[in-house]
Amino acid sequence: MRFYGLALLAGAAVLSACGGGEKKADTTATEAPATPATGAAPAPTTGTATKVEATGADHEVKMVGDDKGYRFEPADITIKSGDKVTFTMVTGGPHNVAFDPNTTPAAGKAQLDANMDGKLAELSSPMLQNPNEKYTISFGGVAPGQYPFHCTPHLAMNMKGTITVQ
Ligand SMILES: [Cu+2]
Repeated sequence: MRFYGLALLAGAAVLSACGGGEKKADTTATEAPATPATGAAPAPTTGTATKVEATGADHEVKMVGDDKGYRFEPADITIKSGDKVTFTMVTGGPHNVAFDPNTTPAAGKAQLDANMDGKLAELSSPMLQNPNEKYTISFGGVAPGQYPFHCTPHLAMNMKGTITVQ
């Protein structure tokens, strides 16, 4: 449970497509797309949700790596559904923002995945390499709940946080 790389994240995306999971009552959000994919191959996704732009406040989280360690500042934040969170690369990159599909609330998973631009994998942002690079995630339409996240390259160094959506 504690060790997951990109390969495992991709594997989880495949598994979730098979309908596995502890919830008996599947909602349509987690079903396979009803229409065949067209043209360009989309990034891996958990469902058929489309991006919902944020309409609320912007919350800044810094991504820091220095002699005190690797961390998000602040690591734990509370926002409202419809807000957005902007991650800013400060030092010690590359950093990213990844939500573990296994710990992401089922009710908000497909929407959150749809709201993330340029994903490397399901629920996983691109790498931010340079100081002041930013990555914004809209929580538009994302269901309330606790969304733990981590930095993939620095997961073992405990670079983690939690976004609580109210
Ligand atoms: Cu990092």
